[in-house]
Amino acid sequence: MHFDHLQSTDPEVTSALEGEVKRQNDTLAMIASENHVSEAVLEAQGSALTNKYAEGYPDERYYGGCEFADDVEQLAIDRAEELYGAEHINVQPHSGSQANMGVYLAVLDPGDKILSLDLTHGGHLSHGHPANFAGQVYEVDQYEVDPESGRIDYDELRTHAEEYDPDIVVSGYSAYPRTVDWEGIQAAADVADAYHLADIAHITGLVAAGTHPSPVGIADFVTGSTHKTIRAGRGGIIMCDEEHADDIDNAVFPGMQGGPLMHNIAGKAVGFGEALEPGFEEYAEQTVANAKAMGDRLQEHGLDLVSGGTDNHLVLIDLRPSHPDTTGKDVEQSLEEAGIVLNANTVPGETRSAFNPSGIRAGTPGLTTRGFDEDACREVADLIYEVVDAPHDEDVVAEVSDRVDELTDEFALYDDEGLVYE
Ligand code: DSN
Repeated sequence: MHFDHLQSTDPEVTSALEGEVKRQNDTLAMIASENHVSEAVLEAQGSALTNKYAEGYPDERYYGGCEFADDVEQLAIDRAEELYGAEHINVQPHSGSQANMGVYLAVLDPGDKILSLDLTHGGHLSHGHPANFAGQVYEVDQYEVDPESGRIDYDELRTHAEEYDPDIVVSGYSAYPRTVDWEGIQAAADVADAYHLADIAHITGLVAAGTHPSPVGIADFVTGSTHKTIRAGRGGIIMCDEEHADDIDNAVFPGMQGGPLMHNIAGKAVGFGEALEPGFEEYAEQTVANAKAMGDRLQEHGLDLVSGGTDNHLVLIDLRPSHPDTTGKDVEQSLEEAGIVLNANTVPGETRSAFNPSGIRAGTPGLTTRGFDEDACREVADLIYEVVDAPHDEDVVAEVSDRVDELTDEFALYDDEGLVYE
């Protein structure tokens, strides 16, 4: 990847950007929310549309000169409609969190009640954590996964909703390895006559490909981010029925944002177009098959997976049963030294702090993009296990690092010409 103009004007930033390209090439990106977008998406995001103000929506802008911004935004909307089948789509949220904010703003008043999954059980900050605006503006009660199965207990959730009487029930998660039963969540929303917001940020690509069931047509609102499994670059998206279209559009603009990031919306249009290509379904299926292969191998090594496995793109390892004295941070740091980049994560029933929790979360979207199959993912599981078992053994970390080098060479992401995977 070349930065010809930047190199001559700003060598310091160039050096950081080149460092990042090399870092991504030479390490295994296993943070479950990350992926590698195509060069076509990168070009769209780096385009002249970054210069354009386009407050409003296609054909209803407040400024002139928006004809190409209109084209791009309409393409993003049309392609998203084709992927997800929603009646109305807003592609302007700057992120998944802002997509959630847009929904709250559209249908809740300050002080209204949210029922959502606890962060330590796999939820997200924007679902109502006290440190987040959602936890400060609204009243929040949280559900948890079943301590035995590690899964959502839909009957229990329905009872919880009946008692708490929320205005909105939030589903869709950041660290939940199992298929979500959207109808089960909807039943809980129905007993309370509440809205249902399904946040599919992590699984936007899996839902688009049909690898995970879709909440579209079940939940009132479906939100997501566009840079994770869908590989369409940074940003957010909101989907809903026509009856809520105006409320959502007004909540996003002028409600909470000014000018849309048109260059990012161009990235979304390109990424959604790529997801409509036949190969994308295969990518999504391979992502899930890879996570399953990795999870099975980690269990063969004696590691404990929350819920006993995975149906999607991530595994959540609870270190306490097999390695009670090892923390997620210990493992995260040693794995990063070895070139495997994932994150320490809280686990259900967490007994440590969020800064040094008892688990690690590992995802396969990025590895699958660069060509990893089940065999290669089993090998990665072996490497993760070796470091989990001896996080402070420098020889083990060095040996794993050598094997990561071999894998990153075999499944190269970038060469001198640019991205290899296309
Ligand atoms: N930070 C993302 C994640 O890692 O799940 C969600 O916003």
